[in-house]
Amino acid sequence: MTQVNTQMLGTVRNNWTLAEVRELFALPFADLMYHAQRVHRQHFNPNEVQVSTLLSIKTGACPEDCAYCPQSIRYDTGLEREELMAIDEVLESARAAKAKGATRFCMGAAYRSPKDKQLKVIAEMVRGVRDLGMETCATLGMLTPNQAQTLKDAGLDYYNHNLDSSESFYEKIITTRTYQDRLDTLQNVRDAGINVCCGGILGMGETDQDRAQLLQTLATLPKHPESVPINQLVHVAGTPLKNAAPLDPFEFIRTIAVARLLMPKSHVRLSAGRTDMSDEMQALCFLAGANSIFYGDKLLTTENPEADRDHALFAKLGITPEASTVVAEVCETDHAHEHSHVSAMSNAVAG
Ligand code: SAM
Ligand code: DTB
Ligand code: SF4
Repeated sequence: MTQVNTQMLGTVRNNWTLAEVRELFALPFADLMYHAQRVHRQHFNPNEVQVSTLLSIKTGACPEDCAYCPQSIRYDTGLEREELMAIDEVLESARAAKAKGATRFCMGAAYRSPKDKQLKVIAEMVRGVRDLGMETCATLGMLTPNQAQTLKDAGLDYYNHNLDSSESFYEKIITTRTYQDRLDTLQNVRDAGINVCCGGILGMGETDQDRAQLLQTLATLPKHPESVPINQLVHVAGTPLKNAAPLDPFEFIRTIAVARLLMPKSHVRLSAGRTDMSDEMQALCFLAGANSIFYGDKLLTTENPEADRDHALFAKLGITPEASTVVAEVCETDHAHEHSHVSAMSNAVAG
């Protein structure tokens, strides 16, 4: 150890150097896992995992050229294009997700940036989902300060906007908008008082250095994102990254552990790619400090593990879903929500 004082790990810092981040990555696996688990336990119940469900509210025909994405209009991925869903349909889907145990509902749209007219409709969706007693999240592309404020006023809890990779590797993956565009949207979201959900994708052909730089950028934002999704690339036929070489699973787990150490109070989400992971690999990710997942058999357009598989995994590991703060607020005023989704997932796990 030359740079990092391991005794100090667990304290929130925003001045991590790249050398420190690289040093954490280079720790022997057992030491890295030990520190990650130790720090995780300082801030979280290690047996609880936050559970979100995703819905694609507007699918395909996106003008951007993100090389990993099945929804870009530039790649023939065989995806059926779908217009913005009706508010009722979205609320129906949120009710179903809640009944199955999700505490957060995340609405994703394949936009470069939403038009104000579209945003008005989405704000109504957010209102409706919040009224169900769920936490709300949206990922709609770039936002102006006013748009972020409109979503905040509608009750949006989280906005997902990923940096995806290091600044230098990003340019090889996306040419239609810059890293700075992404940082600007994150700032607009932060300024509006919405929680930030920001992470990246691993396994796109990036180097160790790129992964370290991505985490360093996230951990040196003025405030750490409250939620940090770590996606494993889903290889989609028709996209330029279809044949990207798979990442060594231990590199993926290390990245989760380093994210846990750099952003000790953030939820780290084991996001896309779980369908291709064994139960043992997912368990190591939880030990490394991941404490959030997407739950439900679909991500946006690709597969996610079946709910039954996740129930079985949670039961085997003794994991229970984390209660949502929004639900607590709503329950105080509305006893109809007493039999919440948390107990639905807990029952499912117990059963
Ligand atoms: N269009 C908006 C945007 O790009 O911000 C919102 C939706 S976009 C699909 C949300 C995120 O999904 C992307 O930033 C990317 O990190 C992730 N994603 C998309 N395709 C993926 C894939 N094939 N594998 C893993 N993650 C993926
Ligand atoms: C995130 O980081 N991962 C989610 C969510 N944010 C929106 C999306 C994963 C998408 C995987 C490809 C698909 O299903 O289309
Ligand atoms: Fe469009 Fe988002 Fe896909 Fe990029 S990641 S092509 S912006 S939907």
